[in-house]
Amino acid sequence: MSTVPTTNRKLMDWVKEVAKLTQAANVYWCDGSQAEYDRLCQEMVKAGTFTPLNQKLRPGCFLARSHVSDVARVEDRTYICSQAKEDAGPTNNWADPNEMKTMMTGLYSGCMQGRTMYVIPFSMGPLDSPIAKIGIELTDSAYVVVNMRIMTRMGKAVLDKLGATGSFVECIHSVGAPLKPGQKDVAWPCEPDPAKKYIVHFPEEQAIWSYGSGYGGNALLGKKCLALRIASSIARKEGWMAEHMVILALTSPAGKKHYVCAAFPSACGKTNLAMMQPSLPGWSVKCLGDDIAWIRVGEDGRLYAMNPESGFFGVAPGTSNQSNPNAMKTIVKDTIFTNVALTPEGDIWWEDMGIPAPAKAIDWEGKEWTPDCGRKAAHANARFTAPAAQCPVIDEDWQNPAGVPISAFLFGGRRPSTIPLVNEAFSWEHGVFMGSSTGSETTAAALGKAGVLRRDPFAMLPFCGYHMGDYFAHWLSMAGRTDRSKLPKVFFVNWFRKSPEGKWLWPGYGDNSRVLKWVCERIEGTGKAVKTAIGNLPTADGLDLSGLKTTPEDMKQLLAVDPEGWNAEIADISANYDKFGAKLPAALKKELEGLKQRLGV
Ligand code: OXD
Ligand code: MN
Repeated sequence: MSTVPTTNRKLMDWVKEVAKLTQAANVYWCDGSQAEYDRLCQEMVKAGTFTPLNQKLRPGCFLARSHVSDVARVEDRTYICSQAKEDAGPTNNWADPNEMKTMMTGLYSGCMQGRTMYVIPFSMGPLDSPIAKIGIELTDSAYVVVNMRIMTRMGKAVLDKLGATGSFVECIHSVGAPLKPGQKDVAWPCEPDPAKKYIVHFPEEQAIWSYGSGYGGNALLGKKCLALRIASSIARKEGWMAEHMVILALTSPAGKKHYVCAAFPSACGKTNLAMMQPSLPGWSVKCLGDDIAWIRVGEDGRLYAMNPESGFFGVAPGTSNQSNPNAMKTIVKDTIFTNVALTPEGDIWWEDMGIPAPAKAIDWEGKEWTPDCGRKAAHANARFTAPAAQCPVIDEDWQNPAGVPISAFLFGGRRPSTIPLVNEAFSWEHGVFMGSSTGSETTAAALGKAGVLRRDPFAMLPFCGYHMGDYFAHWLSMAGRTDRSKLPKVFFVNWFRKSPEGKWLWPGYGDNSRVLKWVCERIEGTGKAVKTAIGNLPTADGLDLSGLKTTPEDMKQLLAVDPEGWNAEIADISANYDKFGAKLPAALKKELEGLKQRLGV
């Protein structure tokens, strides 16, 4: 596009200013068209960034392999630069915004030499939604442009909505790899030194500056950066919530539909849950979103959730026809795969895909791979980027500008012991306590050691854009914004329990519909429950286990209250709460005390 397709003076000036600073060779305004997407994909094929897959097997699909240093979100390089350190809180990295800007202006200086700077106008939320937010991302990565076209509403229509005077979240992204004249580019340019990557948020200015990484959550700035970190801070001021949650619709055989939001830490099977194929006959699950929910009080006093994204950026390894048949159907075409293996037929493969490993393949690093070579073929955090509209179980209301009314919130994590299969909160405050004490074994979604218990309140630890203590208070305050009876019921679930011998106790996947059925019954007032010290648990005959092989002994363990385990749990929650000091709401201290008393510990 040669002419500037906007009359928004602020936008034009800012684009000029950043182009000058970064010394970009060209500025290109994205129109969001299919032709533009196709052209950029072809350019990336030529540059070696994209490998086209076999067009008969996977039409419109491409494979990208990242640099080995650039495979996950970099939480230790992620900053919340509020004016006051206290406002970022103990769970975020903080730096003085002015100092950070000075330092990063140095990094950005000349960083796009030899590259095109793409201007990506995008909307988080359907364009006709009154709560959608517009962002403009300036990036030197074509990979980011094509991914953003899938993950957000992107292009000309957004500029039209912005008009001459509209405001937007300023997002700057550079891979941090300028090209000298004549220098040959690499397939995945980035800053290989981890200490020089920065993912920085300025919540008061609603601006995002990212440098050095081309990978998903670090580079597609609409997602974690805008729709969670910046949005959570806006939401607190405006009285709504930006959450790391899936949105799904459950319909019973009698045709009763309930919408549920669920928060699980990264890589705990959110996408699998969001598109689940229930094993219980007559039940259906429809998907509205697999990662982020923006939630507000509707006119009728209920909480309404909307998915601000338009695509899925899902973890590939482990996705199979068993774990997520609907995701497998979603990615049959027009999907970008990152860091998966390439088969000799030109198709993709990853560990636990449910089909035998190919006799040989090219692994995610581009090396020859055989099943006995001792290395994984796909990176554990390999991803697919696919349009939500391709999901066979996408709900008819997924683009409803008003969102959908929520009947229940689920929290959960990977917890091999102590935490029962499902547990219903006694009250909103108890539910907030449950959310605040969410924890999970770490996975490959972020760099760091996998397999250790990490407290991840509301699954928002890496995504809350302000002080987590204030965030807890914000959740509690929702009870004052509506009639309590209109608030969703809160549940804690755990699909990941293991026996002392290390065997999975619960089959998970489609059988989680049995737990969801009980959740629906509790919402409707019919589910059978027993009141325990930790919450309301299903009675022995409360869950529909028809046709399931799980033994009564396993079920007993899954629904037991283990006082010793809870003793340790309470000590750990307490230690985590200590971090929040005076900002820990009294209501949560009271919940912790109440739990101790009920357990007699
Ligand atoms: C994600 C994450 O990519 O939570 O969704 O890490
Ligand atoms: Mn996520």
